[in-house]
Amino acid sequence: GNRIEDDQSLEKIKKALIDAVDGGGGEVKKDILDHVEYTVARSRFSFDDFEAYQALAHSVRDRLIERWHDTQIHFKKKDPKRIYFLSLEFLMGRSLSNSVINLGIRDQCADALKELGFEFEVLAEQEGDAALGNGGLARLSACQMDSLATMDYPAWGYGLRYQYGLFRQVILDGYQHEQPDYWLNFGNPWEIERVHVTYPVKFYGTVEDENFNGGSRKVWLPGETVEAVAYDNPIPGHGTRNTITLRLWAAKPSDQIDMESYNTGDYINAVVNRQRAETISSVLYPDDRSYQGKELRLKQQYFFVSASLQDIIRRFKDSHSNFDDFPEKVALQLNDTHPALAIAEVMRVLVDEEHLDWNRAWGIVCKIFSFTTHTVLPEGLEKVPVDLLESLLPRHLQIIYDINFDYIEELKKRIGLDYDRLSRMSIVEDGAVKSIRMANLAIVCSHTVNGVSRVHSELLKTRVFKDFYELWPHKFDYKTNGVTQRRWIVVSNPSLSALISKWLGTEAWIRDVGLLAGLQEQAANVDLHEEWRMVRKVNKMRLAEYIEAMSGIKVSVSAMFDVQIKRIHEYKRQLLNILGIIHRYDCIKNMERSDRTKVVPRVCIIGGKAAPGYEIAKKIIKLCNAVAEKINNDPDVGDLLKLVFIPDYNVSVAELVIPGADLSQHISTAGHEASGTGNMKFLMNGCLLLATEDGSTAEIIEEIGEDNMFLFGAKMHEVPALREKGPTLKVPLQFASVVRMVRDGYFGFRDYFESLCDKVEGGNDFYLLGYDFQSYLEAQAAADKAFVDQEKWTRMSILSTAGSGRFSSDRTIEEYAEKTWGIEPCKCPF
Ligand code: B1H
Repeated sequence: GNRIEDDQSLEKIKKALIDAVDGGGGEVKKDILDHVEYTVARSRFSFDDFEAYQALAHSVRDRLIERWHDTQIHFKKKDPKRIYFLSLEFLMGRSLSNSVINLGIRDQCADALKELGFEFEVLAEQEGDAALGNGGLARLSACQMDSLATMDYPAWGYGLRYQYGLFRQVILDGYQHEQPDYWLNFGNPWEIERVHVTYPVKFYGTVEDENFNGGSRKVWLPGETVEAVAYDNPIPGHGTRNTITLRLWAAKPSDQIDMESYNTGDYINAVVNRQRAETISSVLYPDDRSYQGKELRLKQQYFFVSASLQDIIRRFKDSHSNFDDFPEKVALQLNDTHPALAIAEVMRVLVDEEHLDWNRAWGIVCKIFSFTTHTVLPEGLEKVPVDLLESLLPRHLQIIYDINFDYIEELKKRIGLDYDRLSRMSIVEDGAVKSIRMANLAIVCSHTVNGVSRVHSELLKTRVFKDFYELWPHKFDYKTNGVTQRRWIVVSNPSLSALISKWLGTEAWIRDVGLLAGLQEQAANVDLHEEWRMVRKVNKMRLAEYIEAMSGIKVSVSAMFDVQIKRIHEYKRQLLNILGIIHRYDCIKNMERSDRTKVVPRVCIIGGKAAPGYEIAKKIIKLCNAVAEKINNDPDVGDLLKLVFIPDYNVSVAELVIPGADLSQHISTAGHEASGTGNMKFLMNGCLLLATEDGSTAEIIEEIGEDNMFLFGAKMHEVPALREKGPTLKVPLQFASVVRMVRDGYFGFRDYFESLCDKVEGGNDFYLLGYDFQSYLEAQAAADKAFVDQEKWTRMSILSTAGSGRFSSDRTIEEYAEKTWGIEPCKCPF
């Protein structure tokens, strides 16, 4: 008689149980102490901050695991169409604060810790960053995972578990040095090792013909096997029980014992060779936006693609027997071309292993892949040398050739025998080094090609992929990037977060960021202004303390904090920023004493890593430090101008710096930044933008209006003609004179900086620093002027936050879900 019949009452009971467990700091406190004793193995009467962090992390992890299990069971039961997000990079940063906030147990944890004599914020600082990615592309993946979880989509992220994340940047004498980031040193409570979820991944070998049903077919006889082991990272949604999986693969030696090498008696070498398998997932390539035809990189790509697809296909086969249903259950998202081998791999599995005929397999492939490109320049596109592919993955090369053959035949029917165009559009590039164009492969085989902002998409259609756009206009679309307000406001700027909730009278904006627009009507409210300025000041003080602790430089919080943080690249023009600072310094030096009172004090903050092999980028870092040395030690200038280079810029540094910035710079040469996402993070935090009309900035302008930011520089359509002019292009005198100061050794290191100066003078100024210098200085002057009028500045700041709603990754993900992936939410009951 007492059996519970319907799901609903079962769920109610479960919810009551969960509430009983989750409710009250007492339970958390007990869990922390238990973990101190049994997990960390310290006495519950004596443990330090790091041990307390570990114990807290494990207590949170337990709660994550419960939700994660329930979510996975729910997905399995409902069997919805799933989205698999394939990316070689995820820049997750820290997990503790984000997890407790998304789980809704932040206060409970803080209370429990207080009773134990610890402070939550201090413990949160103990955690190192998970930096399994380079820059914007990788952080975008992380933001999108947060949105996928929060919006209850049945999603999986797949990637590589690098043992060494992005290198740590150490500045010695102003020069960048790279140090390995062995981030797993102290264990990682945020992952779950799945020793039983493993797949063999094969490499090398030969392809043979085999008799089959009277005909013949290809069989790949691989030469090497490596084992992929799954590590699951639970990703909790906010305000939902849904907790999805980021599954990262680690390489381990295979257990398929190679009798041959053991029998030769060389036992030691056989074991050492086995161990070499692990190098596949050992290190992240640190080059943002450049590719090299390296074997290890190709191995990484295939390793993660093969393991992920075995996993995905196994999950499909658990409840389906007919591959024609595959496209109704599976969407595969390619994050740039890095996972594009997945296309050939799906063909190989369907044809060689599942024995579907080629056309049936091809029909399936054409329905499941979507591709997002983050590239602006044709030179930025990934190419794999055919020789390399042939030795590492001989069967995949054949498959790619076969896909290309059919496609080119089809193309000839469509466009005729235009050989120039045919060879441009071919997947195979003939030339000195014959190679596979991964982007062409991805475009041919995907149903949708997405750009990451509207202007980026225009560039794709008119330049980078023009031929393809003309052939398949329906394939091309864009989803403007977004960032998650959970991390970029709620986690990183708690005081602003509380202020927003107070003034909107609700916390609903945390899941529905469009509600931020409600701040617009209060933009002139004096009470809001006062509170807004208070919050901003507190954040600036926090940043000032960090700057002093890290560099010894004391900065005044009444100065304007002017920030540029991002990877160092010529096109992002950190050099323009530095030359502008030199100009400002020079102006102050040459000013009458009496005029100095009119100068708006500035703290210029620059941070970012240069790819280890990128010489010019490294020189830019050195120049920044040399200029800082000069300015900061000039008593004559004092608080009017400071320049700080923040070393080892990463996600957690960004979380500290962004809330404390008054002004931020996004100053790429127009037409070079596919989207940019830093601008969105600053915008949400009420920081004003000084920017060129590039990438996503064009769309920010539409939301907040050009009067609400400081725009400058050549427009995208003007850039090609300006470059044509080369040495005859007029550059302002001030530009020549600041470059001269660097050349003349005013900041030391004359010889070292010579090539840097050459890059922007005498017709070599590809990124148009000289041309844009005048309007850059004008935009800076406009920012100074606005800053003096604190009322105006505060209004602009409020309107920036209020207008940031469109730039949430929730919006981006919803667009992908509806328009590209065809998936629906699948909410796990509480
Ligand atoms: C972006 C990359 C990238 N574009 C290759 N391309 C890489 C390319 O390791 N690799 O081989 C790594 C990264 N990253 C960035 O993507 C764009 O420059 C930004 O404009 C954009 O906002 C971001 C996210 O779409």
